[in-house]
Amino acid sequence: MKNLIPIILLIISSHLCSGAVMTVPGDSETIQAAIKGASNWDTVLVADGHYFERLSLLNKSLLITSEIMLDGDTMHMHNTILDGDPAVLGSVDTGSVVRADGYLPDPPSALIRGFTIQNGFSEKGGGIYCRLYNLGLRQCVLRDNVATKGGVAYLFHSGSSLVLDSCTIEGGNQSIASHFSWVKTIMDSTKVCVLKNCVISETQIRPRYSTYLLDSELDACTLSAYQSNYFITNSELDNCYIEAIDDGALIIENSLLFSSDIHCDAFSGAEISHSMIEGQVTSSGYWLDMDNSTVNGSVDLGLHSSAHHTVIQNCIIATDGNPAVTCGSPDSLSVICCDISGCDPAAWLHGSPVQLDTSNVFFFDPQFCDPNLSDYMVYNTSPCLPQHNNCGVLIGALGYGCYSPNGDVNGSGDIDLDDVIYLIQYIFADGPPPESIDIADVDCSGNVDIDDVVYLIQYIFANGPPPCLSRG
Ligand SMILES: [Ca+2]
Ligand SMILES: [Ca+2]
Repeated sequence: MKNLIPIILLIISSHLCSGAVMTVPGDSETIQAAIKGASNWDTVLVADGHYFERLSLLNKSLLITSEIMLDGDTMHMHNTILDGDPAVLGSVDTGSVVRADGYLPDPPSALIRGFTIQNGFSEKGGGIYCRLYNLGLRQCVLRDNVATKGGVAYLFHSGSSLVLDSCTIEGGNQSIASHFSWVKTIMDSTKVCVLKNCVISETQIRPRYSTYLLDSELDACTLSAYQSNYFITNSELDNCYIEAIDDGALIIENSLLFSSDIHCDAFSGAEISHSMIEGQVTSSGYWLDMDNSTVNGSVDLGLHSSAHHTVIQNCIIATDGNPAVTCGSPDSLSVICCDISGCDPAAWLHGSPVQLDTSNVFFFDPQFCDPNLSDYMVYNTSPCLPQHNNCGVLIGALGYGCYSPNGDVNGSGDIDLDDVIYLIQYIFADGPPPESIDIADVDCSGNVDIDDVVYLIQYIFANGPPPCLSRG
């Protein structure tokens, strides 16, 4: 997924230097009229102003930009306002402020740059509705957009992508029925929503107001849950900072966080499950619940909690020093069925909580596949696997399955001519099968055939490329 970001941005921005330029309000009175008159790869250049419009991109590939394109002044993103306010415009159409609704199998690409997009009111996607489009927003502010699903944006269908680059998502966006204040991706689980260098700081409109990030990819973003709930599910975050402040709450599930820190301030809390966090988890709030998660703190602190109630269960906490876990007081701390590694077992815990339960804490190497490459799955001999620990449960987020090179078809420990012969006999002479098909599928084509024999011969005798890697 990491490779997707530059590719999508490249596609979206590739038309920056071609086509005609139409100005608003110079050439056209409204932005929509300019879009209507534009051809693919044209630019619609919009002067500062407050535009009460809802835009439909009409299946065209366009750049729609404020004057930020001319002088780089980021004030244009605040002074060029695209406003879908139903009190002004009525609610006769779909209500999304920007509707990127494609209908061809080859989706068009559009970039919207340097606007404030506000007051959308829709069933799906108050600010943005994106279907069969490669839509990018750069240097935009999204606020006060409301929808039944996807207050900020609704991304529909595979074959669509939505990239937010250097955008600010601020207070007032909300979803009414199903609470998707952000984005819901439906139809498949492809992660096609990418946020890069964004600041998400929803503030409370009503108590326990929620923001959902589903199937999303975030890079270098700051997420600040101030008096609100953030749900992050099935997502990947790189270089992000996530915090809960002042009665805020974080609920993080089934997600991968690389080089990202989580912090809960006083009066807030977090629930983290089935997630991998390469970074620090710190909390001074009300509660911290973690289960089946992996934390690699990398520095001298894996996890700090002075939350009033901290329960860490079935987790791997890896650090490079002592203490691995600190706890303030007067608190309750439960660390149950956890593997804590990288610190002195005699000094892993700092603090004297009033209630302490440390059942089945052990200090073995969790046997990560390759932490240097951020691969926190474990080897099949790991003590974190249910068959290897006293709790009989999977500890950590990811389970086992390390990459190993294919090619040792006969299981001898090395790759040589014997493997070629074994493979030929298996394929052509009903010889015994290899231990797994992956081992023999040395070109990772998905099946085992003569191509694998040729590949293996070239590797052994002709400096050909090495066998591919498989998880096993
Ligand atoms: Ca062999
Ligand atoms: Ca093959």
